[in-house]
Amino acid sequence: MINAVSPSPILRVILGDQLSHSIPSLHTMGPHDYIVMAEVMAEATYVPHHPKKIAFVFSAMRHFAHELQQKGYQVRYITLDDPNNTGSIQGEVARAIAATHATQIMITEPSEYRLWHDVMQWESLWGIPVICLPDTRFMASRADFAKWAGDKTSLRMAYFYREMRKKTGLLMAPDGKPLGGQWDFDAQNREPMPPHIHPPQRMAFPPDTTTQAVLELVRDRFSHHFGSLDPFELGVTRDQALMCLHDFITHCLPYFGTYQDAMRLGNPYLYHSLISSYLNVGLLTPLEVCQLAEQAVLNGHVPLSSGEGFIRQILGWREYVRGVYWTWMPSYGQLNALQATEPLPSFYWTGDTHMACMKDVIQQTRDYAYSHHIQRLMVTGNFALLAGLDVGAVQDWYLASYSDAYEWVEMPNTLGMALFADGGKMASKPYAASGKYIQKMGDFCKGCRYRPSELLGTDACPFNALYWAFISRHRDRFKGNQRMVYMVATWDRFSADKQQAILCRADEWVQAMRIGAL
Ligand code: FAD
Ligand code: DLZ
Ligand code: SF4
Repeated sequence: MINAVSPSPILRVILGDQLSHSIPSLHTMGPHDYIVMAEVMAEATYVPHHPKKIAFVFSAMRHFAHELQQKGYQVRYITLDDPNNTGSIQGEVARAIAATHATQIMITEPSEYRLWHDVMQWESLWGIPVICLPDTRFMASRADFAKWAGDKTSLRMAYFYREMRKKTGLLMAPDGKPLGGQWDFDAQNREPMPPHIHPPQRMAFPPDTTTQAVLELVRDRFSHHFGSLDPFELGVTRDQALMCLHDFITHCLPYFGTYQDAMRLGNPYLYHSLISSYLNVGLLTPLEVCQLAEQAVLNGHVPLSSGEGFIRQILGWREYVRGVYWTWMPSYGQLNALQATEPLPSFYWTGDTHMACMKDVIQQTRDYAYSHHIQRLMVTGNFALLAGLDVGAVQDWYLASYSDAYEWVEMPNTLGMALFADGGKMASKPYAASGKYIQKMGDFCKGCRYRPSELLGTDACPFNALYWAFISRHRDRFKGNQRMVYMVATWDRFSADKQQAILCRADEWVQAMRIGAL
């Protein structure tokens, strides 16, 4: 109420991943208030983000600012090439306070700890009230999650997911039981993709004049970052994001569950939704996505197994990793339970490796700023786990490489899931696998210099010996883990000679990796 009559303006800060008209910092907007948005070097370079990500965020910010202006709001929008740009969010808020004579700041809690920590200092820095509001776009607030987590030292997504189903009512029967009588239907999902299946063409948006200007700017300033800027085909407005969502629900969601773990050479998208970048900047909200998917199940367009599998990724995994991040930061970011310190090999930045699966996933990452979950987890992530690559360096790689990458979602997935660096706080076992898994779920091996069925020779798939060397290295940690007992027992049954030969071969792969010959 006070805002509507007060001549003292409130400065409403909107960050690059807060592009939702429903964002709490825009509630109670008064006629004297200002919105500040700023493109800044600090956010574009705290890791060297993929040029496609920077262009996506800047263009989506510019379009969103335009929509706010159309609504009649006063928007102070600072472009990256503004000669007075200070280069940081904090610097731009300070400049905006001086320019607008704001007497109060309102911001929705930043999604990343780094920036949230800065915001917590603002009140004492500038001596005016700073209201930091919970981000209501998530279906579980930070406080809700903390309450659910209590003082447990390890958490499991499956239990959290059940609570979220009950809380939201998504896919719940009137008697309070899960629709179809089960919480998940993964037994019916996760098939390899036969060659005769041809996933549909996906939507692509030609750059408009706003995006073209951003592309020029990004080409000029960030060409040295890993990743191709062109072609740029991402949507940059809510309308375009909604078109992608509807296209996915119509053409892909019916097959999502069946092929969600499948991989195919040269085809990054398959039946995945490609909405993570839109969700993460706020062009779509997670609840509306889940509700549309639920509707498609209820009206019979989508099998329950696929619809549930998809909703679980968003209502379950996405909310869960955010809760994990905020429950355990900042100490979580320092964990390295398996003491993995091997430097990241240069082929993560070039794709220059003989391993066909790694080459394809890294090249897709370079070209599209995208790869799907199993490619991230079971190809590049699995290799990093088995080879003991440095946890911080691997995290930086994922944070830099994808258009959907934000630390709150990237860190638990990389550190917790892919690298097991939290020692099992968020996943019950490491996602370690030999080349046989990659062979089963994809078609890379046919054209590979290595052979997935071989363990010891110079043509053997490197994942195989590295897998057993990993089990051997961490035998004592995993021998008591119910889900790893069988693998540890299998290693123990190998003869001493075989164990020795495997460890030698694994060591040779690591040496080859170090000199760029893998
Ligand atoms: P779909 O497969 O269509 O899934 C639908 C949606 O579910 C996604 O858009 C996403 O919002 C959500 N989702 C699915 N899996 C996860 C998950 N494990 N955690 C959180 N949300 C999930 N996702 C990011 O959004 N940003 C990241 O920086 C990121 N880094 C990752 C790093 C690693 C090592 C791994 C293994 C996974 C990472 N993920 C990340 C999760 C997942 O890979 C992506 O969300 C997904 O590939 C995005 O593609 P999509 O939109 O086509 O997803
Ligand atoms: C990802 C990103 C990039 C590349 N650039 C900006 C920017 O210039 N200005 C901005 O407000 N936000 C940007 N973002 C998103 C932020 O990094 C994101 O809002 C914070 O990390 C959240 O804590
Ligand atoms: Fe990857 Fe091994 Fe298959 Fe080659 S043989 S594509 S390295 S899994």
